[in-house]
Amino acid sequence: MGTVLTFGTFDVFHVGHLRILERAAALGDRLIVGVSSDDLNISKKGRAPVFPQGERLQLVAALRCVDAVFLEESLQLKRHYLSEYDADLLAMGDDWRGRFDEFADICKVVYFERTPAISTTALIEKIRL
Ligand code: C2G
Repeated sequence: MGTVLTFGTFDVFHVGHLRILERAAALGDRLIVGVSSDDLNISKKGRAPVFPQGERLQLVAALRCVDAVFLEESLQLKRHYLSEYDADLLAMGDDWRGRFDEFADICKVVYFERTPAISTTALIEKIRL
């Protein structure tokens, strides 16, 4: 399927993150990941990520299934990123189901089931306790 693009914060990296990246990579020849910036995360979730963007970019880029990474600075730039990186397919977790259907005119859009029972928020809570 050529180039696959996916997006995410990937803060406090866990197996749910790994699984979606591996599934996305399996759908194409190369996987490019847009890692959400610290500012975007603050505007989306009302808190700064535990790991700063430079470290999150490094961690995701080091994975065997990932070919390239870039910083996602705005949710409004999806169409721009998809055409800049010449994406054939956009893959996202199903917490975003339907939200990116508008891009079906330029690439295929696929939603994966989230890995159950694990999330960055739950991990932060667990560590806190
Ligand atoms: N994910 C998953 N299973 C989990 C947790 C997360 O499959 N248990 C997936 C999400 O569905 C998402 C990806 O892992 O596709 C990254 O998750 P987050 O870091 O929480 O990403 P998010 O903050 O939702 O950012 O432009 C879109 C945003 O940047 C997505």
